[in-house]
Amino acid sequence: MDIVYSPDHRLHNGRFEMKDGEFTPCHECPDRADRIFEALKDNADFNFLAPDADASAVIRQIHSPDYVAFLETAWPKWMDFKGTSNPPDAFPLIFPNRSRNVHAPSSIDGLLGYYALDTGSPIMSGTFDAARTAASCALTGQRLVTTGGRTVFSLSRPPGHHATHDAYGGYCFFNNAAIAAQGFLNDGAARVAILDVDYHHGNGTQDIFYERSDVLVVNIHADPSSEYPFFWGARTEIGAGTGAGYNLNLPLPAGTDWPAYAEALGQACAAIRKYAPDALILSFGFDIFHGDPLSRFLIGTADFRRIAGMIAALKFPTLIILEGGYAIDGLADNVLSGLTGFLETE
Ligand code: SP5
Ligand code: ZN
Repeated sequence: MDIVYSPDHRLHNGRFEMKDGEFTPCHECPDRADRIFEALKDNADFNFLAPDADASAVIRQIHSPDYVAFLETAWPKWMDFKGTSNPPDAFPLIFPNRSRNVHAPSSIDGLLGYYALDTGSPIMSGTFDAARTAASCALTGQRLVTTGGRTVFSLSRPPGHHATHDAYGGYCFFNNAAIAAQGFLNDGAARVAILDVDYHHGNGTQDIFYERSDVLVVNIHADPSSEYPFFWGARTEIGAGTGAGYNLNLPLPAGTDWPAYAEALGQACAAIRKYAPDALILSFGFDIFHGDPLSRFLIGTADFRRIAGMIAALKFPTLIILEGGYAIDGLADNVLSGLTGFLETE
């Protein structure tokens, strides 16, 4: 299996996130991808490739020009604002919650709140380049799937599924899965399905395609009434306009174990089979693992292979993209288990 990977992910290396009222070390850290790379690099089942597509143009099909310009200039503006070449990571101060007459301000301390969803996603010097490279990994993977028809894994970080058309958050800046979906469409696909199995609802992916029928978005996730991202992910969100019926949310309660998960995954797979996409994108989050610091699901290492086996059995050309997964010591084993489920079905 081809794995698209760039060490440039390390350019995004936050010091702290604001979580549950405390500044804690970032869960979404370079060690995540480094440990997966180290564990798989000498395994003959995997072939590592550097990204050779530049996602810049497709990023602009998914994200607004002002948002892209904000991310590209945030760090120099922050250095200027702080009056030093070595400032702390950039965090928002104020959010324009449910207000009317909101306009982008000129100052970076205001812009951060204008474009941020949360306080968990610090911006630093390499954030833009790392996020663009993560998207380029996904786009390279998409082209390999389009031309080769086989399953490819994009070892992208930072992750993407919380990033909307014009907002960042949940450790996500560019929506790698949405960019890859647009890449499939650009290269001739008529219909693309995205299956998101991260513990957290993929609000960004849902939002980007909410009024479109050319991308089916299916999410299996922790019930947002009690879990991040809280405001999106209910069953009642089914899409709107042309997209009505093309968004499926399957929220699950705390304590969900493999049998209950398998039932929801079966429903998700049935919806995807019925849609008959030309390509499938799996937003593969490993934070459903029982040992994950953010998880209240009870999914074990061997279950990732079962999850992958059910998805691989659909037999659609598939691009797998890394989303979350923060149990650093178990992460590489969980990813290997998940990828093995695909290798067995190829
Ligand atoms: C890509 C991805 O997985 N992003 C997840 C972002 C979640 N950040 C907020 C975490 C808040 C956790 N509160 C947990 C309370 C249990 N101690
Ligand atoms: Zn997650």
